[in-house]
Amino acid sequence: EKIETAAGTGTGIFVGQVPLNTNQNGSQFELKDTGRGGQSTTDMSNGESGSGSLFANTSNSFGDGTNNNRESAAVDAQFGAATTWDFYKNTFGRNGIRNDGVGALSRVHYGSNYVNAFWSDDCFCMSYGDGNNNSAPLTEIDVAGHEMSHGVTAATAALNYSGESGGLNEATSDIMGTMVEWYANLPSNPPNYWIGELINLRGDGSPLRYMDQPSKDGSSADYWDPNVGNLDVHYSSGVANHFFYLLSEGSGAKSINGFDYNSPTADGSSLAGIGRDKAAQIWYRALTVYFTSTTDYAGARAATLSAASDLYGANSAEYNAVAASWTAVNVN
Ligand code: ASN
Ligand code: ZN
Repeated sequence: EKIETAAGTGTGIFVGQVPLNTNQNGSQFELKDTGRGGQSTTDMSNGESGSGSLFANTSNSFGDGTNNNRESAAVDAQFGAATTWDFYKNTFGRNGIRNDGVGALSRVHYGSNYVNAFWSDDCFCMSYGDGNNNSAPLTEIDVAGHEMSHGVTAATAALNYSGESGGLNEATSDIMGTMVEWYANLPSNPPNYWIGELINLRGDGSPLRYMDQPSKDGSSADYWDPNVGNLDVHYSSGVANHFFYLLSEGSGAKSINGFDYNSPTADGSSLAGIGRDKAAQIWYRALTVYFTSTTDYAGARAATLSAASDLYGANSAEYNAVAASWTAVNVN
């Protein structure tokens, strides 16, 4: 097999027109990125087993922005994986999900009427359903970043996927998925602190989750309480998502990129944020140095304080903001 990186192009459903590194193999250009650990995207043709068939064509131009073209969802997935790779590399010096330079596989058109996306360590791959009527692939970039970040969590803290540690596992994926969306900064997808705001999973235009005020989804927790670990992990994550938003942007009303946020605090405090870039550095260091498989919310407070102390100094403004933001979500 010939390995020759070529400059391709693609038009995704959500990413718009983007450059793609493709692999020239004879007269075919493959959706395979040899510069990023061989990350590639395959077509599951609405099945659920095997690794699918690698997208390839002779034009080196993929997709047309609609789901009528099977390549469009693949462009979103391949670009999402490339951006997530670059985000971890350039933000944290992490070389791939396992920090071993190996790229992950993305599988699109997974299952029939499959309304979800998921990461699996078994195949070292993420899979995206086509949504209702196989007409709404779930290939938004914050979803890509969310799913790949499950691989990072599995390779580092390995947070158990139940109870409070499960909420922290989910929140880690929402936090990093959101950071990937900000990193991509696409005109077709102005970055924000909501999850899945473009895939319209509920059919009413609302996002899947809100980091500024998680309870806006009707189910997620804004604040810690002794029962929070009994919630589904996608709802107990709300406490940490809210913490991350408050640490980044502060409390109260704020409009960014046309998104209106209004983030409350449990203790009535008014907080100023330290910015999402510092907040992400603190979370990543906590995840990779201090979290274990059984870390709970009290442990996450301690771990992020240790991380903030390492990065910015004990009793730095950043350290104090971490403490105040946890207190604001009732993690004391
Ligand atoms: N999309 C979901 C997630 O990544 C799948 C699951 O429930 N694990 O959280
Ligand atoms: Zn998840």
